[in-house]
Amino acid sequence: MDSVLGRVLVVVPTYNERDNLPGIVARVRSAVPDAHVLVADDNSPDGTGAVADGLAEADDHVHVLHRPGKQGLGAAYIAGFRWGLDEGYEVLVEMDADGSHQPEELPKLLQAVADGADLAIGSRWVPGGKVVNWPGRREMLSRGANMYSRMMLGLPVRDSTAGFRAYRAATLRKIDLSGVESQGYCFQIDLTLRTVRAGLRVAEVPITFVDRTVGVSKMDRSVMTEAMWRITRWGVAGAPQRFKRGRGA
Ligand SMILES: Nc1nc2c(ncn2[C@@H]2O[C@H](COP(=O)(O)OP(=O)(O)OP(=O)(O)O)[C@@H](O)[C@H]2O)c(=O)[nH]1
Ligand SMILES: [Mg+2]
Repeated sequence: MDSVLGRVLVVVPTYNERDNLPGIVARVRSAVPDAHVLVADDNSPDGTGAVADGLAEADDHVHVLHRPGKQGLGAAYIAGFRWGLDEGYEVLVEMDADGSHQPEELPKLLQAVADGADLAIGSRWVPGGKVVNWPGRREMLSRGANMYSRMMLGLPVRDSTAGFRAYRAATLRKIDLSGVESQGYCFQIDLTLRTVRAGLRVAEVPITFVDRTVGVSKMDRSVMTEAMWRITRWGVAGAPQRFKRGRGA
């Protein structure tokens, strides 16, 4: 598959994932042996950065980007994407370190890109998509955020908050990463919106999302508040454009 796609980089942001990281990297290496992995660590107090260095020393397909301190998931991904674009990777994958995204599903995601998607999203909310071990409250939150995004932004996507996805390098070059300020899961909605508004093709691939069993969640009220106000602002700003499009059709 790599020959069709070119070089693939799986970017894994980490903040205090020492116990999760070795297992997840090993699973990526065995699921997609040609792909490279970049761990983007924000100087985790638990020593995840040193664990990542150990993995990189033992394997030339593993790389580490050390960042000075916790600056949020979005900033870590953007730094990882820039590193990958500079190094000439042609597909850049987002994947969490906590086991929620199963590396064994990577080939399916990459296949969607090989089949023509500019962005392939591993989706929980399309037929065949599943969530395992999630408390009802988290499921409601995710469904609610997705419903609100579809309604406010007119996004033709079922799971725009999903963080397991594969971008063509050309997509990331086109969507102006320097203008992205969002963090938390709002970052995912932001990049989805930019991709759709750039007229690029988004495909959703059903995945099974497994709630983390080890380590601590970084999800909190501020992440939800950020998503609510940004979606509302984008929705209001984009409304006249959608109205015009609707009338003309
Ligand atoms: N580099 C970096 N990574 C982060 C930061 N915040 C979260 N992450 C990583 O991003 C991934 C997703 O974060 P999670 O804490 O799992 O967030 P979530 O999936 O919304 O919440 P839970 O699964 O419930 O914990 C994990 O690999 C985290 O370690 C950050 O500020 N910097
Ligand atoms: Mg998680």
